[in-house]
Amino acid sequence: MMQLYDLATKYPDIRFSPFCWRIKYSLAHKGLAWEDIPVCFTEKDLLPAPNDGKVPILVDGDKVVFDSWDIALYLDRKYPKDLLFDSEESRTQSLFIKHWSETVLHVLISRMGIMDFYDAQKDLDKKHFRETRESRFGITLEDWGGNPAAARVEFLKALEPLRQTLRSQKFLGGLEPNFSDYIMVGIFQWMRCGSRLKLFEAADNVATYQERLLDLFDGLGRASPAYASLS
Ligand SMILES: N[C@@H](CCC(=O)N[C@@H](CS)C(=O)NCC(=O)O)C(=O)O
Repeated sequence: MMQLYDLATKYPDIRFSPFCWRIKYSLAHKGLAWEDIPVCFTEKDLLPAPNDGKVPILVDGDKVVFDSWDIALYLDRKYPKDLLFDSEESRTQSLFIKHWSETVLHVLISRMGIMDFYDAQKDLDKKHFRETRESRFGITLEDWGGNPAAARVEFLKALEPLRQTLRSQKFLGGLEPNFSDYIMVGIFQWMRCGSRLKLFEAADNVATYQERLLDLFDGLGRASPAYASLS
């Protein structure tokens, strides 16, 4: 069975890496089974080679593939049934969604949830998390994440192109989901599984879309506990 290296937290069942969620949905999309191997930030020596020190990493027999985009391309090459990109256009459009989400949405998610993401780390990982993030942001975690409500307003505004698209179609892939939708579910699961902040009002069609994504593959995403459900 394939193995997927995923990001662990101090909670046995909490997994919120957006990049890993993309791949879990992609594997389920193709009906492929996998074993999840959760690894903490400070356990990089446990990662199979080659790697870039990050997860996800997929091990498929003697093949090791890292980086979520490259894993998606690999899965379509190796398992061409139920393609994640059913055309060149779908691949190039997903590349836009990847860069849009990583450059616009990830910053806002991080400003909304950083203190919860930090609290979810084991003590050893907290040090790594704080040092790497503070050197990246140039300010303390507390300052970066100091106004989650304002970041949420910006985030909901940034989703307007998605909201308008969903008025006329169920998924970014059209009638059926494709890798673009799995990029989006990664974003939603990052917040749902990693933070207590409620993202959407029920009337928002993005909330309905999130529910639709959570229902896919026998409730794959929903089976993972929400951070807010922790006592
Ligand atoms: N480009 C990579 C990014 C993966 C990534 O940043 N993963 C995070 C977890 S969400 C990670 O492993 N970070 C390790 C670290 O910050 O030390 C991909 O798309 O797979």
